[in-house]
Amino acid sequence: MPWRLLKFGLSEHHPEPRMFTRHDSLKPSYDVVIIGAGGHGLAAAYYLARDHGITNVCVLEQGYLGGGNTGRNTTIIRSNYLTPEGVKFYDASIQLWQDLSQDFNLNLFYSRRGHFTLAHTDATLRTCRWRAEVNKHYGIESEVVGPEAVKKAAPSIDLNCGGHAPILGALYHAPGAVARHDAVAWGYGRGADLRGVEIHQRTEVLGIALAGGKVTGVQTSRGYIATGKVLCAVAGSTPRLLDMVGLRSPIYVHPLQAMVSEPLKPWLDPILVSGSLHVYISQSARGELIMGASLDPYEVQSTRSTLDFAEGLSSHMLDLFPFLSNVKVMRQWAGMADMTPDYAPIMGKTPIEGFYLDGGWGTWGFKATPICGKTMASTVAHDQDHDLITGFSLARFGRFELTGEKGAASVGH
Ligand code: FAD
Ligand code: PYC
Repeated sequence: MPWRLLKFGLSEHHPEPRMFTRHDSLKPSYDVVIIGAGGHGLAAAYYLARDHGITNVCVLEQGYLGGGNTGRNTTIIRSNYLTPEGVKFYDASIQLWQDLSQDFNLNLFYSRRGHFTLAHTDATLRTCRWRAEVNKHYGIESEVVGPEAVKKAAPSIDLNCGGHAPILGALYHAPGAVARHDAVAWGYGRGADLRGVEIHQRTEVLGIALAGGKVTGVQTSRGYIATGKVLCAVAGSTPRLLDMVGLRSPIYVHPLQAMVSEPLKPWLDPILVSGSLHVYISQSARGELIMGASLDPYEVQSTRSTLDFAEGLSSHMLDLFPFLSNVKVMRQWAGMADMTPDYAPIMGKTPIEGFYLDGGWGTWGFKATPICGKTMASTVAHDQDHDLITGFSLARFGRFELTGEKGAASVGH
């Protein structure tokens, strides 16, 4: 081990300032308590402080910052959705992504790559056309292209897919991008911290106190906090938190797994998704191939990885890129996806006064992190749903008015 590193490790004087202030104790009360220090909770804290001047806020995290789905996702950013509500919302997020590295003074490695949804059947091609038309109507760059355009962007692809499922065309979405997910959490966390928000890691919320249908406080593993406003942004733990306030939602939790290969020289610029083969792939700035597939087919609260997944994903990946057969898989992991029946999120006010929900983000919420933070901060500050989220209310399920995004939710999850 180099001497300088050992000296640094043993010294109590670290020249680098810590990313966040460490707070040894909780205050007895806060104006707003945010549950979950994933990207969504931290972004909401950041915009509450920056845009609304509300800084007497704490973010409570049972584990470590960014350790949930924020640090486990495959970082795909796009706005080629199907419903007007979705397209407008994700496009507003893409606008925010453009300036985030400057806002944070932290490189998020935001990288515009272009995104292909491959069509292997006439039915998929039809959905691609549908998405392209809705997208174009809202000024989003999406178009249906032929197999030759796919080959041009990814020359090593086997358009015939080993004879199993020849590629007939694709939906091409030029704004498709990737970014470094954990830096997003750190950037929002540091920005909120600098503005006075307290971030408390290893602090689990165990209960929520209500009186007369209103939030009055939060019971944590480190004591009780009084507050009139709670924002719940806990992804796979949403049903558990909703139980604490006696609310029901149609959310069901399934594991979603992913894996990365050893680093390779850059060879794949765009992001490719195949619904029929149930796989997607992009190459990171480090050269690793980031690969994923569909949800695990069973409802369970678990982040274990399975051999089944690695085998299934690898075999379909080889249909697309046979030359990868000797490439090694380096890591595999899972997150808990909070799925909704219409593949759209659940956001906004709830029947409990002072209890705000940002959940149901399933397999699609990373790209929405900036706009979720911004719209939830506005909703909490004004106690009124932001215009961009009215299509995502919990109440829509009671009215049977679903916001159907299934045709655009990545790998046919
Ligand atoms: P999280 O980051 O999960 O944060 C919630 C936090 O709440 C966690 O840190 C958790 O510890 C904490 N918490 C839970 N319960 C409590 C409690 N009682 N007290 C205190 N804290 C608590 N989306 C995309 O847009 N593009 C993708 O390419 C993509 N790929 C994905 C790949 C995988 C493998 C997975 C799992 C997800 C993927 N997603 C993707 C979805 C995306 O990751 C999530 O929707 C998004 O990160 C959710 O962010 P969040 O901040 O709401 O949740
Ligand atoms: O939302 O684009 C997406 C996505 C891809 C993989 C998981 N989610």
